[in-house]
Amino acid sequence: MDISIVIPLYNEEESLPELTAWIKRVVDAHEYSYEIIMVDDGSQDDSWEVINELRKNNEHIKGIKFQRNYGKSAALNEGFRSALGDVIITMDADMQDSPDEIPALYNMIQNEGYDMVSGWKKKRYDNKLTKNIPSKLFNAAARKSSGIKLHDFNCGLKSYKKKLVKSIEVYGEMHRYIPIIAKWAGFKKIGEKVVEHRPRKYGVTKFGWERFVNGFLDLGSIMFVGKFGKRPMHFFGLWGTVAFMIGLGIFLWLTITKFFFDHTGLTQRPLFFFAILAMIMGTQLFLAGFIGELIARNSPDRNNYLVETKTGL
Ligand SMILES: Nc1nc2c(ncn2[C@@H]2O[C@H](COP(=O)(O)OP(=O)(O)O)[C@@H](O)[C@H]2O)c(=O)[nH]1
Ligand SMILES: [Mg+2]
Repeated sequence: MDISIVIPLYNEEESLPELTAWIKRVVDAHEYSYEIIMVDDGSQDDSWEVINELRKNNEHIKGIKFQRNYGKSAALNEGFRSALGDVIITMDADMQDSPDEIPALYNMIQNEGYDMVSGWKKKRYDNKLTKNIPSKLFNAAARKSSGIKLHDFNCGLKSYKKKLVKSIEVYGEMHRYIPIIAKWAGFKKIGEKVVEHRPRKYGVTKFGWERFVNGFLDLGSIMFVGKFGKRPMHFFGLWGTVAFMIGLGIFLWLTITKFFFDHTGLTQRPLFFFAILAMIMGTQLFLAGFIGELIARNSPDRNNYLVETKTGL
């Protein structure tokens, strides 16, 4: 199969018929073999009934329905697990992403050798204050910390090589960071394509400004897990030792000065408390590192490495 189109959705009943008809027009024109995997994330409207209705006329439409709402990441992850196509394309259900982009996204993966291509909503039709500006900030932070030069990390329209989606796991609210997850998994060729963005025709947006706070926290965790997930002691041990040594150094200095230079009491000096604090924090960090190592050692993923090729085996 050429293409799997994975569509996470939540309360989008009005858009689905138009969206699937449009996708069908595009893929039929290019004679791709395809499937459309709709992941209904516990919608409260009739999205699931609509999906079943659409399926009657197009057996390429498939559906997964969650028992309750788990979030966009969970939906994408589940869609990725079931996808059969050589190229996987994700797309929002609200028709803000245009299916006309499918052929170009497909070609960049299949013929130009990209591991993943992210859409870039260069001209964006969303609320400036609650979306466009926070999104600029957020993208700058993600670019800076990950070193991946994308303008629009969180664009719903993306295409992937099959091997990539089968070897990553998206959870929590991590769908914003799939490019970073992919990079940590060793997929280097990450491209970008300017895509057409359209105003929302039906329904309402599900992502407001409050999700951006979580977005930044998630960025912190993902960078940390990617870098130190398999070796926590290298982070905690280093900083624990540094903090402890600083504390110990100050403490020794205070002790020496107490006996040989001035005779101010040790505990009267503010630095004393700083020294104690640094030593306690250092010990705590070190212990956190030990516990992290114990957990990592028991993790089923501890020896999960992605083998690119083998020879002679
Ligand atoms: N599976 C799932 N999809 C969601 C959820 N929230 C939003 N979506 C879908 O994600 C896509 C983008 O959401 P949207 O509200 O349009 O966000 P915006 O384009 O940033 O305003 C749409 O297809 C939504 O249906 C959710 O909780 N679970
Ligand atoms: Mg939208």
